[in-house]
Amino acid sequence: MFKKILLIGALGQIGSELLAELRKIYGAENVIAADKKTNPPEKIVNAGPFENIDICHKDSLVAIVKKYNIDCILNMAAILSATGEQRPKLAWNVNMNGFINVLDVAVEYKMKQVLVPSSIAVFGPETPKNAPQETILKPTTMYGITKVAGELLGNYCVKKFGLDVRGLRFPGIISNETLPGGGTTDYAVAIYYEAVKNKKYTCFVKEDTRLPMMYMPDCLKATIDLLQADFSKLKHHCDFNVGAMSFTVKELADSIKKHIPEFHVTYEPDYRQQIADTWPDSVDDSAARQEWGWKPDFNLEAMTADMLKVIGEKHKQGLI
Ligand code: VAH
Repeated sequence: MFKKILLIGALGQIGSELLAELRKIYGAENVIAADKKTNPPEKIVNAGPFENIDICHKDSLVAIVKKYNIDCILNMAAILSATGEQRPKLAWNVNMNGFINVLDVAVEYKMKQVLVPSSIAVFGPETPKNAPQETILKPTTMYGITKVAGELLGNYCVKKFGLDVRGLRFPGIISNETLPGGGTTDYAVAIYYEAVKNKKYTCFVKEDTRLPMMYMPDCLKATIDLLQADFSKLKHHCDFNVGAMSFTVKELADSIKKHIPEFHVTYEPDYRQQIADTWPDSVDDSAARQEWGWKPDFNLEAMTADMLKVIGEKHKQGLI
């Protein structure tokens, strides 16, 4: 088992909550948080080691690996789909050149494990609407292209160097701790905040847009379950489909209205509609269920109740 974990992208939507979970399991001093942002919140800095890093500069990565004797790297750093379409070269640089640096260092310094998320963004218009585990991967976004290439590179390192690299294709992730940034699925987070604060929301995709989604507690469970899975039992490595729910914006709004009856949504689709239209409605995650026991806990109703409770509390305290 690994002794010192480096979590890159520790201030992001998933990274910030994954950091807390990993530190509960492995001990705060054994999980080094790293991020490009230079202004980590007090609670992150006070809870354990934090380092500023730019994964596009390999030296900064090597310095941290050596300083802490890292033997496991989780790389959550990425430019997501919407920002990636505005700044494709930046997305390539961070998602590809950054990841290549992580893989290089992992081989050179003999990491016990590397984990890097992939995404349903690897799928494209030719992929069946219930995306199989093995299927056509012809994404039309730069983000999706980098995630397909990342999966192939990670699987290559497993075969070529015997490196233990793992990854899972996250759907849209919904959470109430750290706001997401630059994603096409960000509407599914913003809608809850706007419902609590203003009782109305203008959505940037159409009401019948159906996408695979997952609540953060299940995202953390999937990540840690895969991290701790027995490598010898894995037939797949960097490209596990993981599913939990699939709903339209209308179904999401209706679940909120059960708690806030006066809530109202208007629709003004923008460029992100074209991205969402290329993604599947749902995924077949039987490989993850068979190979490492994946099973989600939250459905739409349970997620909505919890989201509105937590965000409602923050609003009462004037935190949002
Ligand atoms: C995005 N939240 O919207 C990310 C995710 C399923 C998409 O990877 O780009």
